[in-house]
Amino acid sequence: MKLLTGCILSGTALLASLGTQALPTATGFIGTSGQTFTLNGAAFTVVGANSYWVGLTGLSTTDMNQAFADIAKTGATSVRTWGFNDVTAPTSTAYYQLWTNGTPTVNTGSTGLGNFDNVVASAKANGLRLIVTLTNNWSDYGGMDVYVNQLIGQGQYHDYFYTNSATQAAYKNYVKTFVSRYVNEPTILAWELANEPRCTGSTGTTSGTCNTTTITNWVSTMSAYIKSIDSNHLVAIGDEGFFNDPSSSLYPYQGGQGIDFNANLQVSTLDFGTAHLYPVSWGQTSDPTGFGVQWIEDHATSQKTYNKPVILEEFGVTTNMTGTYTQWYSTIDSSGLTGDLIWQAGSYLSSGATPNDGYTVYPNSSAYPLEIQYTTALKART
Ligand SMILES: *[C@@H]1O[C@H](CO)[C@@H](O)[C@H](O)[C@H]1NC(C)=O
Ligand SMILES: *[C@@H]1O[C@H](CO)[C@@H](O)[C@H](O)[C@H]1NC(C)=O
Ligand SMILES: *[C@@H]1O[C@H](CO)[C@@H](O)[C@H](O)[C@H]1NC(C)=O
Ligand SMILES: CC(=O)N[C@H]1CO[C@H](CO)[C@@H](O)[C@@H]1O
Repeated sequence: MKLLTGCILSGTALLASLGTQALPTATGFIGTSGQTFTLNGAAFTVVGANSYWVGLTGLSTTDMNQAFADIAKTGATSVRTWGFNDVTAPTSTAYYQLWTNGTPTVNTGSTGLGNFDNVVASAKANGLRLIVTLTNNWSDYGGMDVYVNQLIGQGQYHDYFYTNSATQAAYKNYVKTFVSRYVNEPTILAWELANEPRCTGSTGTTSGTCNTTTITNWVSTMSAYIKSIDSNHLVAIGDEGFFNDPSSSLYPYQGGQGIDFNANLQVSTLDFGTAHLYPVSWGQTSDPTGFGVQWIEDHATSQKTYNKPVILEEFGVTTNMTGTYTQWYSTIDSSGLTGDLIWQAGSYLSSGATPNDGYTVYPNSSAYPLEIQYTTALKART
């Protein structure tokens, strides 16, 4: 993944860089009512894109603003991003927690939470709300395995993250520092516990005792913990939305990764459900488009059953994008699924092109006009 470099401006410099232009202010916190999100008593449509990199790759505030402006031009209301980067040595770009011989220190300086302040200010200036994810299942930007390696032992099982008392305490400490800083900030739409939590991580190892109960217990504990320190913001998991039906012939429906979407949706301290959609990575290669249509409809059914919002907060194919996305977007619209965020936004910045993992939609990509079309459709629905 390409790392971008650039200077980091303070919040004051960000305001100065915006000149005399009036800043839209985010007022009111996003809430939920039944299956819809709300803002100041009206329905709020969660629609937009992922930009995990905006606070990680050392972007200047000018470039952050450009990245958010490119997303806002699609009619988006919301952006999902990473609120973590766990490192074992300081980096020249942003990092949020530094681990030294088993001791974590949250980076509250200009390359840490000070940098994230700029992300928040820049999203706000572009009229966007942020869904912020607080750790990763995968080793990208550190994630759960850094906690496991540092606190339990190098190479210990990934799923111990969910049950070990030391990793749970360290995660809570990080979350407390991060979340407390933004308790009164309406630009934050929601906190997410982790990107794609599973029993196995990048190393593929598991203790063999992890199942859906393990992760449901962890999400119950940690979502309640966030609610105890921040009652203003919504909380969700950030998981892939796997179902737990061991009799299914399809892997994303079998619960093998430790996720039970319907059980998690019933946890009272979780405000909405999340699902991802990558048929090809999940081995659903014979008809990826059709698999996705069914996946969206099945999550809309759970949404109605448990009467909570559900969003398809990541989705992607790397070929046949416009054909596939036309069908998926129109199914989101027709099924009544609450919202969606495409993976992933792209921009051409002063520092170069933002990361492209094959799914990136830049402003001149053929799928970008589709985003505009269906953002408009989804907002018109409410
Ligand atoms: C999950 O595993 C635990 C033991 O680790 C076991 O007690 C429990 O019954 C299992 N739950 C499910 C749903 O399989
Ligand atoms: C491409 O997308 C269309 C939907 O518009 C779908 O019918 C077709 O099966 C897709 N083709 C491939 C190769 O996935
Ligand atoms: C989009 O714009 C970038 C930067 O100007 C350029 O390098 C790229 O070739 C363009 N792609 C398309 C499909 O037009
Ligand atoms: C296995 C997997 O899905 N890995 C993804 C995890 O998230 C990063 C971004 O942080 C992607 O680049 C990886 O592809």
